[in-house]
Amino acid sequence: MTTTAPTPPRSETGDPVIARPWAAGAGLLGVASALAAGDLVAGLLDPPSSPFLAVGNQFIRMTPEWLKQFAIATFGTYDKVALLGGMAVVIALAGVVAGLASRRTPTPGQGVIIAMGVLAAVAATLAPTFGVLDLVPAVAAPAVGYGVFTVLHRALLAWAAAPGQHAAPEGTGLARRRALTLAGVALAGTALAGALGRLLAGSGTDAVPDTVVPPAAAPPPPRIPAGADFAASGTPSFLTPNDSFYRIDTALQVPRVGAASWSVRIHGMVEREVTLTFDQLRSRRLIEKPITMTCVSNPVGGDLASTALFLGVPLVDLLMEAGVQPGAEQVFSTSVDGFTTGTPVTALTDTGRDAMLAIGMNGKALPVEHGFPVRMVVPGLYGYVSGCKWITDMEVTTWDANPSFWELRGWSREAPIKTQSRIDVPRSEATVPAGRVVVAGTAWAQHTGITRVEVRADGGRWQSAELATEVGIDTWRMWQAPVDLAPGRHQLQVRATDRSGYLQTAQLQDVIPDGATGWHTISVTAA
Ligand SMILES: Nc1nc2c(c(=O)[nH]1)N[C@H]1C(S)=C(S)[C@@H](COP(=O)(O)O)O[C@H]1N2
Ligand SMILES: [Mo]
Repeated sequence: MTTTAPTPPRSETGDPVIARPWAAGAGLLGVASALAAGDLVAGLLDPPSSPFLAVGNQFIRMTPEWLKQFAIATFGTYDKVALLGGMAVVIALAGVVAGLASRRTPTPGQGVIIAMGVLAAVAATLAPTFGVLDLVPAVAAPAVGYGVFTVLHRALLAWAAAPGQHAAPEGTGLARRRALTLAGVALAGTALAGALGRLLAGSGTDAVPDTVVPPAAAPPPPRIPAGADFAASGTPSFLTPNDSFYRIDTALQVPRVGAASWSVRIHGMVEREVTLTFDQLRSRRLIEKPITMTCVSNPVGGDLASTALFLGVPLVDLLMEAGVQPGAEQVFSTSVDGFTTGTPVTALTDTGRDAMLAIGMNGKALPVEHGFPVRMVVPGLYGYVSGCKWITDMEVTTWDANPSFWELRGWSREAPIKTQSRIDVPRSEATVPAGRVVVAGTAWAQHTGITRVEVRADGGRWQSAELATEVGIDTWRMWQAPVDLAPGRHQLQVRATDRSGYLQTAQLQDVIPDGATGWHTISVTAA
């Protein structure tokens, strides 16, 4: 006799036992149906309340600094994909193990599904944007998973226990058919619920960037001169296209805020509260200005810096209108996803700095990834203390009254961007033709300006580089210099001097607590 499908085995004691592949599959389907149900219910109520995302977001909030650094160093801006993928693998494994532990009784599998539900509920309540409604998906998910697993388990056990499974194919066949049908229905239902949840999460904004055309600024934007970059030598272009602008945030799923439902409230230590809708904001005095943003987590030589033409309402106008009270120190901004920044009031009311609530980026509405419909941009300060995306609340307050998101995690309260320079070409470890080599790169000292960049080979004499046309003090400045390299291995270094006369320090410092320092140093081979 030949065997076909896995035969339901029996234990020595005669108790029915579910075959391993089926037990594992039931566990997997149990957790998968729970996830899908959670996403579907969240999609119907409020997509960010997906239990899967809630757990991931809580994980991000609890991530110790070393692990965060490791994740950024290893996965770069794919850190979120890595986290979600890792979570999916862990959950799938938990499902398989739970299923395998449930070959006789469903208790272990049911326990794992309930435990996952508890985890999701705890994560939901710990979210800074928590509302009671967020518990609904966290409860629905384990309820569905529990039900699917229990029903499937019962059918599989009945198949295993079918009388005379070898002798009486009819009895076994019936139980088998029933188990297979149930598994198929559960699988299809899970896939459908998952797809529907995904669809719902992607829809539902009342106005998306494509439909919001930013109005023109009152004084037309400055023309970017042709000599503003050395792209022909290999530096980045002066303006960074929106889709290659670096992106850093804690949002596992990009918050989708409709322009029509958006508003910002300015309150706290002010003479009068100001609340603005998107239409009110865009009909005010607008300025447009090229600004280089930089992330504090950018290591020496890193690429977490980009430049765009930002269009927005000057914050000085809004804060003047609200009337900042004496004693106020920071503006504590909150994003729709609960992320917060603390920005010195002085940086926002400084008329020469052009800090703004931005609604446009490089001639288009803000992309969702960069804060649609409105974000804050402050020249000269690292993004984590100034660049609040999806901003919805601004409280004028004191520093001690309300520490912000990254300050609570050990980063500095105030963080002006440090003078830095970077070699873009040749690439580190590149092989270049021996002789005259053009070394080119980028330097920045936002709100001070770059006045000199020097390069040297092998610790030799510093040589001044040619600087690109200066666009403004709030943007990066490209540089290039011909360097003679004999055949062999060489070390190249760069350092910048800013308009205050400060020469960039050689002292190596890590990104935490307030930004990396040190000279970018690379090795190349001339051949
Ligand atoms: N809502 C929200 N805004 C945020 C962040 C965030 O995690 N959430 N990260 C900040 C950090 S650390 C930086 S460097 C900038 C990056 O802005 P970008 O992604 O548009 O380049 O956004 C800032 N604003
Ligand atoms: Mo950042």
